[in-house]
Amino acid sequence: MPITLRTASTLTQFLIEQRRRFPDARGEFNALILDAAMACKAIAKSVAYGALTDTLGNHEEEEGGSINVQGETQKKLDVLSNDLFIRRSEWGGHLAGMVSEEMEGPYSIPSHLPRGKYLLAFDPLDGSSNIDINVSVGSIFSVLRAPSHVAEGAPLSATDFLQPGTEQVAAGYALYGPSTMLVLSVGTGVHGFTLDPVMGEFMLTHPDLRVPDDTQEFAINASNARFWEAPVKRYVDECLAGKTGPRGKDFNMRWIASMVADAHRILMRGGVFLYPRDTKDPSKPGRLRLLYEANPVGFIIEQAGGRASTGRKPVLRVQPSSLHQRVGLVFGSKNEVERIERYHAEPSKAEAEAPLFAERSLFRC
Ligand code: AFP
Repeated sequence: MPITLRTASTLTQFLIEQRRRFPDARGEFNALILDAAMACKAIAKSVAYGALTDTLGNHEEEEGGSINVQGETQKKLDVLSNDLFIRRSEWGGHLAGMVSEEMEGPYSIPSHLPRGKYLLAFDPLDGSSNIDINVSVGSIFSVLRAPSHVAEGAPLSATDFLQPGTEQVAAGYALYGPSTMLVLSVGTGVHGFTLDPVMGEFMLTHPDLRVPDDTQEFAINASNARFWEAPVKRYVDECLAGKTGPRGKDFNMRWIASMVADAHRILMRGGVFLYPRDTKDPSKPGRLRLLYEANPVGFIIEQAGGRASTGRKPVLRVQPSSLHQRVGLVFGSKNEVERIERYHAEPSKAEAEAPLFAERSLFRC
């Protein structure tokens, strides 16, 4: 069967059309998104070449490898992707600064370059432990407004980035899978663009993506089961019990270990993703990072009609306290996420049986 190519608008066309809603806009925002998209295209190219170039494996710094601020071994592609994001985005005069999973502190725009009114937070290569085995990885980014004193030239500090996810102006991710996709929200729903590798353009192929309210598919790393809190155990047990359990239906399970890829599946066909707070390492309240993982993915999922939560509250309402803060994250089909939040809000069986929670316990003799 011959392949028929669909004509679709380009990312640039899409952004120009969005900008027409704001007659005073000067195009800085659009230019910033196009720079981020360019970084993603360059990363897609490096990822696609795989073992043909010397970009797989660990980053070797003086032969000992390098460790990022998270205490994780950096891959060569982590370092390369971080560099691509910085170089592609710093020059245009739209940004006042950036933070990344791979850098300890904020990156200020060098003084010889113009400074702009936005801040960019990004994870340059999410799921990079999958890179050497040729499984999908991605990049995630979040755009915030810079406080006015910073946009006007005052020194940049970490505090400038500590804004809740509700303040995001835009969020997006690129998925480097069988095809490269850019999924973007500028606050008017969620739209998916597929990279035409010959034209080098992101084409609008998935307008107005919506997460179905209900699902029969969940995603969690079950090797952490012994560390889960009671509400998460209860939720997963009920899913596993299937048709004969309290949910009265069978569930399927998927786990890619690249959050971008798991989020994309959920955006395309529904599902729920959990990387909840657990007791594995009491110093870490969750695995995923708030500013450049949980917030942008949460923004996209909510813009698509889904829900994103810590299990206890909407993740977008968490007030960040540090750049690399971790958080428990549950997102996806609305009715499932609300159920998980309900389980967290209900007192546990042990609490319910304890005297303070028991009905009429204060009056018991
Ligand atoms: P890496 O980028 O270090 O591979 O981490 C990926 C990630 O932050 C997220 O994308 C996955 O959902 C999650 O970690 C996987 O964690 P586990 O290895 O504990 O399953």
